Amino acid sequence: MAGSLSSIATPLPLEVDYLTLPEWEKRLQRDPSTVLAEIHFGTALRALQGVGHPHALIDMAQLGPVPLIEVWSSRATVSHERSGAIQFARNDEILFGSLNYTEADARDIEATVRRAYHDILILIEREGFPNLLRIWNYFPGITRDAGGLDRYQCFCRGRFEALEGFYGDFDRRLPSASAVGTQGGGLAIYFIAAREAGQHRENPRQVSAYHYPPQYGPKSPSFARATLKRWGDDYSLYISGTASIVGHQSLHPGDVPSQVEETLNNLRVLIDSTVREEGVAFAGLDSLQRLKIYIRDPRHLALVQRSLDKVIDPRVPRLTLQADICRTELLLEIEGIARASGT
Ligand code: 3EB
Repeated sequence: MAGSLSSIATPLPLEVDYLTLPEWEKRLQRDPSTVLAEIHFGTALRALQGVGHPHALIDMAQLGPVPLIEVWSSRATVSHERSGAIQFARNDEILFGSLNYTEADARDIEATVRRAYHDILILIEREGFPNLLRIWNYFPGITRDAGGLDRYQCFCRGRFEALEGFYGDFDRRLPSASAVGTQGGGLAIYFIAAREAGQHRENPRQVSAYHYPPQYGPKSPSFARATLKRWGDDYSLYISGTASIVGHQSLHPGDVPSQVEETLNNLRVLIDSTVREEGVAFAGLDSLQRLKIYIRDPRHLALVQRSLDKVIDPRVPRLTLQADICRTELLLEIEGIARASGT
């Protein structure tokens, strides 16, 4: 646990911070030119109309002690542009994009997602950032029935078809991702793309999501468990939403501490296997620099925190959100970013 905060030094082309409103206003004043995006959860802490960089308001209540804004930055000046539904920020090193669809658009989740992914793939190719590193997908009613399939399964089919249509055989190209349910609002997608590809990683304890058996839906979830990206002498490991799944099965229904423990086992093995197979010196769970924690039932907050704090330094910046996980038996999901120095 010790030392997990001391290794942060050089700013990377891509950094994320969770800031209070006063911290964010100060940051914005100091250097507005390097802001990639600002993401609000629950309620907007400031007006987002007319904001020039990618932004989103996600309808997920924050469970932490103070409301925070997820702020993405680069280390060099970015420009802001718009192309159809996509708002994006870019410089020579990174492209960050966001799409905000209305509640009406989000009703036919499959069609909207198919269109969104198609547009994203075209844009990043055209802009010279053809390699996806990470994607977030947030939409309401994720476990709600939509005529035989649930809305997550519909989402998966739309995403699958767009990716297959663009890439053909695409397993090796899938980036890390999260797909999490909101309380309301529309569909929000945001993504990070790079000039050079990252290494997409799988978890030896888990069946690759893109190989899940058909019981989970007609088209498998199209994402990698993590994406490793080298930035000069440093490495970031962008870790997908991770839950209490071993093989392809959900474990420990109804048991919060065990689901936390299993999720942490998955995170640990994902990081440690990256050390072994890619030769990058991540220090296990101590290398986690940022965490996003999704909890289905806000009454489980204290229990989740207690289990987590035994293993992860409570000083590691984290965003804790109330959210629907795509399988009803899953009570929580954790994503994060680990960092290692190559020197
Ligand atoms: C799982 O492991 C849990 O569909 O993009 C986690 C991360 C999950 C990403 C996605 C789904 C997604 O299958 C759910």
